[in-house]
Amino acid sequence: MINNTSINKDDSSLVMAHMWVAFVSLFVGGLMGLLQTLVRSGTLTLPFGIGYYQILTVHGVILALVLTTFFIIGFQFSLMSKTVGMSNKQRDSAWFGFWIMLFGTVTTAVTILLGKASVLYTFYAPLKAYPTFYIGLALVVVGSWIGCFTNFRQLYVWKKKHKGEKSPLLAFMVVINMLLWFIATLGVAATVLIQFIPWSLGMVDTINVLVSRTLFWYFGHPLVYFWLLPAYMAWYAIIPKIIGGKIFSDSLARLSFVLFLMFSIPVGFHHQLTEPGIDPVWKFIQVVLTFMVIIPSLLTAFSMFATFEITGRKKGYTGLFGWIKGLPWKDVRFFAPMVGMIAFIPAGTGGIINASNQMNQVVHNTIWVTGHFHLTVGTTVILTFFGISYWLIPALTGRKLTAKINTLGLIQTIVWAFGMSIMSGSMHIAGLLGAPRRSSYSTYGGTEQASEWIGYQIGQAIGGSILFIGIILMVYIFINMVFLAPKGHEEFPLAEVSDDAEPTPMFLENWKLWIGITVALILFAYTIPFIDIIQHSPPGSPGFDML
Ligand code: HAS
Ligand code: CU
Repeated sequence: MINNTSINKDDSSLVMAHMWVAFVSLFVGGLMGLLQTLVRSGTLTLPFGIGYYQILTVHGVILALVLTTFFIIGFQFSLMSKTVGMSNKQRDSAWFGFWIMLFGTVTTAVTILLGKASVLYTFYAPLKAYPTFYIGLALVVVGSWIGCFTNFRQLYVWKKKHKGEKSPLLAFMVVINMLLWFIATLGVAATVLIQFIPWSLGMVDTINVLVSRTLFWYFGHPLVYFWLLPAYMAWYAIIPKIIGGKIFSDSLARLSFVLFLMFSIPVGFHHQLTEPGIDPVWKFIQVVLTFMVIIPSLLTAFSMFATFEITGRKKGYTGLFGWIKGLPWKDVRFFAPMVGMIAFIPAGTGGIINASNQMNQVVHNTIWVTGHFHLTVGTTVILTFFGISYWLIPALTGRKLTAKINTLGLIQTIVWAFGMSIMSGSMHIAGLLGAPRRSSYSTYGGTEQASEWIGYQIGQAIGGSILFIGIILMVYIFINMVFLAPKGHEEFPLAEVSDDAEPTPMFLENWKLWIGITVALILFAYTIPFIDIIQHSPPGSPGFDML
């Protein structure tokens, strides 16, 4: 039986610590985003010698790497605590991981703020940062591994006590996401420890650029699913409860997570399609695998539509689309993630365009790609995270989500969707017109082509300013839910599986099989091209500082 009471006090403090870092990051990172769009449109010149690439690096690292990782790990601890429980020892190790991640974050952030690491969040070689940038990032990864192993241990202990039972759905999902994260971060850990740190310390003079980028994207693609899967956890197993329905199918949800584990890693080359030095045959193979990883998202879309329709019909709404009216549009816990889902339709379509080899030649390195990821992670994922916060934070702080904050949340969601449509829409169009990404304001010598972009750059600044209002609203909502809202009880909405669903087959819990296939696919997709890259590399490159 599912229990919807709040989680215990000690676990709440642990989760809240993660939430604090996430929301402070939202504010700092969002402010940098605003400054960027203003610089890019020629509206603002940065004072005090602050560089455009410096703020761009803060923005990317703080939002894409810090906010996400802390929110996700915190949220996942709350799910594990609810479903399989957390012992004192496990909580201690979770705290230990948290402090290491925080220390790493501060180390990296200070390095960037001092202007010693304006290398963007992808830290592409041969751009070179001061060593503490990489050391800090490595610590964040190590801290997150402690989180991984704590979660693995939590499920293991539960399974030992519940022999023969299938693991709770959300615990299963968390463990898949952490397995994905662990296997993926091995790549970034390898390049940081073996290549970047010795190089930035001056122990070696050069770096093998292609090897570093390949190891980065081995990590960088699954990274985006590490962001997406917690949103999917909420869509599959929490939203049904909020809308007064049940989970459409436990097996389908698990299957889609297993497919993500298998197919999200051996696809990194779709970020390197224009990179010389990788055999086109292997690029083709990884593009095919990329199309495989679209399937679990389509399964998810199907499952969500089914949940919405069945729930609506049970409430008595008829007609082909009558069920849409049956959804609780005025409940922000539903509305925010729902807007995220709707955004994922164009966002995912853009992803499919990116992954198509020929079309990638058009969009790669243009601001179209920036538009793509502001829709995916910057809308779908973050709006779902906001949607989670509306019940999770009050449940943790023992307060109520008041009607006023609910309404403010609805406004926040609309502001966000509106601002993002303008900003991301302009980015997509400007990208198709050839406008580059990762560049500060330039008139490109007054060329005709560049003059076509300027209107869209102003569009980005307008969208970005609206988004910043959205950030201020969200930060206020957070503060309200932590300090100001009246004391009370907010439920932890875990959904139950529909009675009509078939029982979940036990083979879905065959961890050895899934991990085995995952490793086999990675070895298949990467071994030969990687040997090739190493054998045929040009001489290593010296470092370039972006100051
Ligand atoms: Fe991507 C670049 C391909 C998904 C994030 N992506 C990026 C970068 C980021 C990113 C950050 O192949 C830039 C990295 C950098 O700095 O260079 N992406 C894909 C593909 C997918 C995809 C095929 N991306 C994501 C997600 C992200 C993300 C998710 C973050 C969370 N992406 C690429 C490629 C590049 C790339 C290339 C490199 C481009 C280049 O050249 O540099 C797929 O996973 C997408 C599948 C999704 C769908 C949508 C399913 C729809 C659903 C919603 C249903 C709605 C409902 C509501 C139920 C097919 C599930 C309906 C209700 C009503 C009432 C209507
Ligand atoms: Cu990717």
